[in-house]
Amino acid sequence: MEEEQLLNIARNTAIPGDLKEIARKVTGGGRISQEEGIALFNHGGMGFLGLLADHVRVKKNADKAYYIRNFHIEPTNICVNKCRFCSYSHHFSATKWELTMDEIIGKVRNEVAGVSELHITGAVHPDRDIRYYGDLIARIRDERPALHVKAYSAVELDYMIRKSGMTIGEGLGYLKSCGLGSIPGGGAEIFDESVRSEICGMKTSSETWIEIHETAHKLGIPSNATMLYGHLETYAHRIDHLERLRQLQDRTGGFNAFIPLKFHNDNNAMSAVPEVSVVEDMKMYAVARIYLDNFPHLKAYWPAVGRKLAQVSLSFGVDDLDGTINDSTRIYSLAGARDQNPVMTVSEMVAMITESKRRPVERDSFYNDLNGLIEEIPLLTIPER
Ligand code: V47
Ligand code: SF4
Repeated sequence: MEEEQLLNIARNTAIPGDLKEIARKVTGGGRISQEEGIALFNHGGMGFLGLLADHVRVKKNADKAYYIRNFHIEPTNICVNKCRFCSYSHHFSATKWELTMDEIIGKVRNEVAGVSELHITGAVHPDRDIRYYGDLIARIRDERPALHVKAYSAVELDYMIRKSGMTIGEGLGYLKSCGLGSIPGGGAEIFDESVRSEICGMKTSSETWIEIHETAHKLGIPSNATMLYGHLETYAHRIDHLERLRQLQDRTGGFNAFIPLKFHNDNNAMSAVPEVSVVEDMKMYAVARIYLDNFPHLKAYWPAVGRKLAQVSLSFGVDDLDGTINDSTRIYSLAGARDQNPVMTVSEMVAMITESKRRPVERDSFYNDLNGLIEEIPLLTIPER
């Protein structure tokens, strides 16, 4: 933060003294405590939080705002779990699907052109085991050797690994040998055990989610982390969640991005819970950026938050807008998110970013800058068959 802005904060009588102290700490490179994190949520105004989060963002990512050309495949919505916030699984959705391996490979062969990453996630199918999922990755990699496969949330991994009788390390090692490149952040919901048991009691425990990501990082598999916010949790629960992630990142350094996911209330067992305001969304991004001082990136997942708010979030600490996605995910359209049809062209993404006075950077899955290099990605052309 510019010294002048800091002085303005120091002089501003509307900003409580404890927040001024937090601003001094953050701009001095210090780490805030859980109490300070809760105070930011309780007392921080939009202007103050935006300024402070922006300071952290600039230090980490300068003027860059990242995006990736990606594509999602959701193999099934048939699920052994019954999370109460979920509108996607066959328990609540009017549709039920289960793609065969050949259908998935067909999608990869015919639809995935000009992208560098494939994101695979879905429900926890009762019958599919780790050999199935390993074969799937291996076949995808045979089809498209240059495609990075980011696959299976810790919830799917937990089930398939337990079903196989392997340890977490053995299971992840096996999937890595099949070509798994990284792990998406799904399933973290909220770590606090009492809220977790109310909203998704059957799901992978917080402890196991953390163990899976920690083991992955130790095996050289990077991952993301998510948090579902805006339901039954308190600010203290959100900060507890961020604290557990910050500690894990201190141990491994394996997380790329943190992705706050706003709870949407259409078509699920928690429809009576109102959705939180836009102010709350921006506060969530800003506090996450300030608290997670060891996470390189903060992502706004635009199909979940809507493209307009995703653009605004760039002023609240966000440096990553996920990707073009190509209409290939149903998780949020089924839960009532604003963007019912998630398609974004590269030029729309670039326009969104430049209008916000950021430099658009097309990235690969490891945040390497692909600007100007995209022609070198072999995926751009589909080979003749
Ligand atoms: O874990 C499900 C969330 C997640 C609802 O790693 C809901 O790059 C809001 O994790 N309202 C899966 N959220 C998606 C996910 C993800 C998405 C994009 C990028 C990445 C990444 C990861 O979706 C679930 C859950 O938290 N979710 N239902 C709902 N009604
Ligand atoms: Fe299944 Fe995931 Fe929905 Fe939970 S959130 S019911 S694990 S698909």
